[in-house]
Amino acid sequence: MSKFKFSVGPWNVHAGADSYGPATRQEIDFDTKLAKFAELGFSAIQFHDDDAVPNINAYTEEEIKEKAAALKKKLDKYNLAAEFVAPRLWMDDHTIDGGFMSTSEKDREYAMWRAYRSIDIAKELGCDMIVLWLAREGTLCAESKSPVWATKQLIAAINKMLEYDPKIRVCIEPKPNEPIDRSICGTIGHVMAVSAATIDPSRVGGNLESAHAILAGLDPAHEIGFALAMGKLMTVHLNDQNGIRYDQDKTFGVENLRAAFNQVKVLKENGYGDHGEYVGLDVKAMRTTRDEDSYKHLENSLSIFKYLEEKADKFDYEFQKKCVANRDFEALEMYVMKLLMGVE
Ligand code: XUL
Ligand code: MN
Repeated sequence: MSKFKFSVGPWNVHAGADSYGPATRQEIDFDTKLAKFAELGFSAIQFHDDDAVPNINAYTEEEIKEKAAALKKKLDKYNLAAEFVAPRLWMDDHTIDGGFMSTSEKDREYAMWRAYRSIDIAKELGCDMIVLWLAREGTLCAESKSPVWATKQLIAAINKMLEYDPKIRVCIEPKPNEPIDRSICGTIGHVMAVSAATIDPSRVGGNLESAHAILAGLDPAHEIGFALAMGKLMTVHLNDQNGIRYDQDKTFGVENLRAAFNQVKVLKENGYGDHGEYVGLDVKAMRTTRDEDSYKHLENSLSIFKYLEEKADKFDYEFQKKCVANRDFEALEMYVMKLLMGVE
C-alpha cells in the first residue's frame, strides 16, 4: 500500500499528435477520462483553466465561476479532488510573445485576467493552488526583451495574484526551454529566488518536473531535495526524459531507474505528502501507442513508482551508515544496484 496520493491532468491522455504529424488515436472525452482516472486509483485532478472551463474567453467572470462549480459536482461524483489550476498562457492569440512578460501591455493584462480567472476556478473547485508553467515567458530573440525587466514583470504579476486572493498559493513549474529558446526562471533554484522576492514567500513555491530538471542538466532528486529543504515543494510532476533533447514526458523511471528511485526515496524520507501534497504524474503515451492502451503509460508510471517505494522501504540505512563511515561508496553503489535489480 502506497503512502502517497497521486494526481494527473486530462492532458496526460492525448491523441498522439506532435509537431510533425497528426493524431494517431481517438480523442477521449473528459468524463470518460475522469472515470478512468478514479478507477486507476488517482485521488486528484490537475487542471488548466480551460480544461476546467473550455472556451474560457467567451464567458463572463460569473459564468466562469458557475461552470467551475458544475465541474466540482462532477469531481465529487468520482470522489476526486482538484489539486491545482494552471492558466494556459501559450495557446491564445494574446500570448504569442508570452504572458506576464509579453512586450504588449494589452497582452500582459490578458495574462493577468487568465491568472485571476484561474484563482476563481480554483476556489470553486475547493483548491488553493495555481501552477504557473511559464511556457512562453522568455525570449526567442535574445535582444527582444531584457531578462532583468522580464524577471521583475514575473515578480510583479505574482504579487498581484497574492493580493487578489489572500489564501491562494502560487506554484511555479520551472523549465529551462521549449517552446521558448531562453526561459526566465528555468530551475527550482530560480523559483526559490523569485519566491523570496515576492510580498509573501510562504505562498510561493515550486512544482519540480523530472524531465524539466533533466533538460536543465540537473538531477531531479537533488532538485526535489533543494525545494524540500526550503519548505517550498508544493507538488511534483514525475516522469522521465532521455537527456537534453525535446521534452519527452516519458513513463516514470523508464530511462533512469536509479534516478527515479532517488526521487521516490527523497520524497519518502522527507514526509512529502504529510501536508496533503500529491505525487503528480506528468507523463504522455508514445505516438505509436494504440487506442486500447491509451492509459498504459499512467498505469505503468503508477506501478513503477510503487515498486520503487517498496525498494525505498527496504533500503538498509544501517548498511549505508557503515559504508559512509568506511568511505566505501563502491559497496554502497553496488548495494543500490543489487536492490534495484532484485538480486540482493
Ligand atoms: C510542459 C508541462 C505542462 C505543465 C502543465 O512541459 O510540463 O504539462 O505541467 O501545464
Ligand atoms: Mn509538467
